[in-house]
Amino acid sequence: MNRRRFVAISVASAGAALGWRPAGSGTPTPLPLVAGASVAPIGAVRRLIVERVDPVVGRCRYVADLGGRQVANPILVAQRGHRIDAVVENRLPQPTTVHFHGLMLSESQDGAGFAPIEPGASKALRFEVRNRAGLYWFHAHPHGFTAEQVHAGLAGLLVVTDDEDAALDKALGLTPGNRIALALADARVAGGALRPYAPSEADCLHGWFGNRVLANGTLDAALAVNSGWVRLQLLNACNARGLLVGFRENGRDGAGVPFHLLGTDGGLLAAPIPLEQVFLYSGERVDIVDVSGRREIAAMSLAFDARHQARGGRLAHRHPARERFPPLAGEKVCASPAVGNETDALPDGAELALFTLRVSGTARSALPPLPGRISSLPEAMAASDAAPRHMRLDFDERAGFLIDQTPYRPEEIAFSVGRGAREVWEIRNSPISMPHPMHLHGFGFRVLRRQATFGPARRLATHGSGRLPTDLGVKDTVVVWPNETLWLAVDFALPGDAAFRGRQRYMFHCHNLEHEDGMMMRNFAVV
Ligand SMILES: [Cu+2]
Repeated sequence: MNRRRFVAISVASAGAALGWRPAGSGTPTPLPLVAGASVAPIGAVRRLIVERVDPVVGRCRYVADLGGRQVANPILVAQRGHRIDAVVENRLPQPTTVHFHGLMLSESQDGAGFAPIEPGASKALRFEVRNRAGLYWFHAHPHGFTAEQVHAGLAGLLVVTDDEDAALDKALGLTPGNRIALALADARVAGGALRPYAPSEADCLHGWFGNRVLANGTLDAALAVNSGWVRLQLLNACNARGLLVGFRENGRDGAGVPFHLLGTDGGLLAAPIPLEQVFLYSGERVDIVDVSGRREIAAMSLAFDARHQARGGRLAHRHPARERFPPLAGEKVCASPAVGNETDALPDGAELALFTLRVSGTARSALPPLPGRISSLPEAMAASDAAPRHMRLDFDERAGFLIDQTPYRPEEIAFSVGRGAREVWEIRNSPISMPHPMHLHGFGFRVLRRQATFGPARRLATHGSGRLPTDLGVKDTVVVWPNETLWLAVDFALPGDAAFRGRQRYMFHCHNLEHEDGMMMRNFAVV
């Protein structure tokens, strides 16, 4: 059976089963095949249930109700232009929200913590996917509970496709199963069991680090692929850990396997970039492709110096809402110097196994060549002569991590941006800080320049203006290393339809989730 026929049949049968038809003029985009979870087209989702499944460890999950069929831990897929019209039901003992990380959405649909869904309550989820093809994700984002809920499993993938994306798959001759979307999250595992989320004061300062990695919720995930190109869309869903992704042939001590970077948070690069390792911090995504002419390939996070320069302080996690709702697993959060399961943690920058690719079939002698150009993405350009908007990331031993010397104030609007404005943001991190993956809600941005990058990122800054290969794509989350300054170009254009009328509030925050809950966040408005 040739591939085109296989894809057409599989999409048609999935569509028939779900009452779903591909939008657009005809050529159906192949659905990505993913380990450990089930794919659900967003147009078919009627309810998204948020529930706790285990009160001892505190594990939670999303369940997509497709109108007759329920899919636990769904991977949502959409073509650009598809809509979702569903209801979120919060069955947790805590407030929650569903933030669609990376999507351009109105304030009411962005799912930031402005309007949390109380326990037992529901909220309408109604929007159009306007973004380029890429790997996006949805996760809990209620103030003070984000780290605990995401760690508990409330993080799911959203794969968006479009014509350029489908053309790339076709050019690569991808076989079913060789396109994989994975959420990588670390956890503390002892005796084969997950430990509950119970961060000490030190964990809340540096972030919560585990000792093992779950790929789509599975420990030691082994993915069967066919020989030929393998396209991997990877999300760092760790609360705090930075990953330095690399590949090894035949296990972790084998020879390095080079790969190509195809895309970043907001979709495909203009052209593939050959690489041997790539940084992936909390909230970031990479789209990469590899030739699996080997039997087995181990995906690793390679050891690196994570530059936690901050010492000896504590973070003030004092959200009033935390007093009113119980923790998911009956554990205290940031409340004690030590809680007893730090011994099950490996520090940031430690080597960790991520997952394994097991290759079947004979190596094909003639692979299709990688296309030289894979998308129409233009080179990043500063589109304004206006002075940059400055932001400083600081560390204070009493107050913790701060943006512009200010901890998060839920009612505050730190600044306003004109609708349609094009701004340059200059973000400087303190030398006595640590890497902060900074996330902008609602808008993709481009990295224009980096200065004073040091440590392990510096040798990857090979692309002019101090930029790393991942800086060449559309980003919504970018790591700022200690002492480093970044210049970002952001276009604050908003769609004209009713959902976006009036003032729209968004957030800019650190995606180390312990820092986010520790108030390293600011609100801004587009007016
Ligand atoms: Cu941070």
